[in-house]
Order: sequence, then structure tokens, then C-alpha cells
Amino acid sequence: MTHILLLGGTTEAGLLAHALADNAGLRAVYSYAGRTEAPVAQPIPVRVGGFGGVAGLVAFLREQAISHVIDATHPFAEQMSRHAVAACAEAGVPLIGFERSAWIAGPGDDWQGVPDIAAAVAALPDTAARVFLAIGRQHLAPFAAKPRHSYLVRLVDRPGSLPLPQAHVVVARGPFTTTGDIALMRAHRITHVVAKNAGGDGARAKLDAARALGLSVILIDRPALPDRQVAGSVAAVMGFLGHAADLGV
Ligand code: 3Y8
Ligand code: NAP
Repeated sequence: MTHILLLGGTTEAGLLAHALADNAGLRAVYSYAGRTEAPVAQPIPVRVGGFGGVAGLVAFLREQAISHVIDATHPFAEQMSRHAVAACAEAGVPLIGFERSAWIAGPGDDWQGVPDIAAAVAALPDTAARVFLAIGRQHLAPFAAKPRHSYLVRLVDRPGSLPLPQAHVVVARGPFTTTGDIALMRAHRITHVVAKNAGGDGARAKLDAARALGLSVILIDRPALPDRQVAGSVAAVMGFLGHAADLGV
């Protein structure tokens, strides 16, 4: 009996959830970490919250008789992806990662690639800048080391206190538009953008806006993930499910 665990939290996971819902024969459950106050509704059953590490995920796979796992989490959700590889190997459950390609600079882009958050902080200029931190809430603290800059921070939910003293917060949920991001960056006289190389369409607007405004982008490379089977389209993932089901795995 097919019972699919879809590790979600991204635009692509939402597309897959609809494809699974349209295929009545495929029973599936969508999993959120519970990072946001009101996650987007999905057309298949949803569970929210961590599993309790690899052991907790193995227990979940067995208790729920999960037949396949699709890891459609964000490229920066490194720990979840590593846990999925380990748990599926231990439980003997087929796993496929739904990956979106990294963004590649085009004509007119002024991008500086950096390996991690610390390098992004180091890459900020010595003279005072007006920096759009479009990296969410979890990795703001390191930027407090550079208080000379003024920061614009975009978050999904209204924060309590921030680990960054001088920051103007915008609460907004993507996907975003280039027009909207141009207006936002103009209104805040942004000189630099810091972003994660997330790929996909949902967060791309700020890069197109930066190109239109001639701004520098500090782009954080995505973390390396363990080897696993991957697909780059909904069709390829559905093919994996169909093929695996045909083989009775
Ligand atoms: C909780 C689920 C959908 C999914 C939409 C995508 C697109 C819009 C763009 C900016 C960049 C950022 C951030 C971002 C985007 C999509 C996608 C994407 C970037 C939600 C969601 C959850 C999260 C978690 C949240 C993180 C944060 C990252 C904001 C829902 C809305 C910056 C990543 O406050 C927190 O703790 C938020 C944490 C992880 C990164 C961070 O470190 O703070 N996403 N984002 C998921 C869960 O609980 O499992 O609430 O509905 C999903 C989406 N956010 O279905 O349409 O697919 O990437 N999310 C980044 O890319 O840099 C915003 O502002 O320009
Ligand atoms: P992470 O650091 O890789 O994972 C930390 C822990 O959160 C995991 O070990 C797991 O807890 C739990 N977790 C993460 N994703 C989960 C999911 N989909 N379902 C159930 N538990 C999950 O994760 P993250 O980077 O904070 O991302 C959290 C969520 O936000 C994911 O759904 C991701 O797709 C989404 N998201 C992240 C980003 C980003 O920039 N990181 C951007 C957009 C969306 P246990 O160990 O207890 O199992």
C-alpha cells in the first residue's frame, strides 16, 4: 500500500502536493517543521513539527507504514535532508530529493558568491551601507558584528526581539514580485542585497530587482547534501513513485 511522506515547506512541495492529490491512488502526508505561525494549506493531509531526529523519523516511517519519502525541503534545510537520507537508509524506504537548480548570474548581475553566512558578513563593505537581508530570521545574529550598516530585514512572521539592533523589519510571505521588490528597495535606498542561493521562482524577484537597480548581491551558496536520488521536476518525481510502485518497493 502506497503511503508517501512529502517533506515540504517550499513552492515545489506545494506543486507536488497537488500532483499527489490529483492521483487518488497515492495516499500522502505533507510535513511542515512548524517554523511559521500559519503555513499555507495543502490539498493532502498535513503534519506539523519535527520528528525527533533520525530515530524519531525512523519510528514515524515504520508507525505510518511510509512506502516512499520525497524530500522537497528548501536547499538550505540541510539537517532535514541529512536526516531523511539516514532514516530512509535505516528503515529501507525509497527516498527521492526534489531539487531546484541554483541561480546563475546573467548579464547585468553584480553577484558575489560566498560559502556561508559568516562570509556574507565579511563581504559587506567597509563604508556604511544600506543592506537588504532577505535571508529570513534564523541567521541574523552574525550581522550584529557589522553595526555600521542599516539593515532591512524581511520575515514571514512578526518577530519578538531581533538579534540585530538596527533593523527595519518588513513582515511578508513570498512568493514576491520584481516590481514589489524594486519598490521596496527604492523606498529603503538599499545599496546591497544579501540572499541565499535558493533557486526556484519564489525568492528570485529580489535578484531581478537588484539587477534593475544596479545593486550588488552577496549570494550565499547552498550547503552540500549527502548523495541521494534526485529529480528536478514534478513529472520525474511522479515517475519515481510510479516506477517504484510497479516494482512493488
Ligand atoms: C515554514 C511555509 C509555498 C512555499 C513558499 C520557496 C519560496 C516563498 C521565498 C525573501 C526570502 C527565506 C524564507 C523564503 C521563501 C517560499 C516558500 C519561501 C525566503 C515558508 C513556510 C515556512 C518557511 C520557513 C522560512 C524560514 C526562512 C525561509 C523566509 C509557510 C513561508 C528567507 C528563505 O521565521 C522563521 O523561522 C522562518 C524560517 C526557514 C529562512 C530562515 O532561515 O529564516 N523560510 N517559509 C516551513 C515549515 O514550517 O516547514 O509558512 O507556508 C515557505 C516559503 N518560503 O508553499 O508557497 O519555495 O523557497 N522563506 C530563502 O529562500 O532565502 C524569503 O524575503 O526574499
Ligand atoms: P533544518 O535546519 O534542515 O531542520 C532542522 C530540524 O527541523 C530538522 O532536524 C527537523 O526536526 C525539523 N524539520 C525541518 N524541516 C521539516 C519538515 N519539513 N517536516 C518536519 N520537520 C522538519 O530546517 P530549516 O532550514 O529550519 O527549514 C525548516 C522548514 O522551512 C523546512 O520545511 C524547509 O523546507 C522550510 N524552508 C526553509 C528555508 C531555509 O532557508 N532554510 C527556506 C524556505 C523554506 P527533527 O530533527 O526534530 O526531526
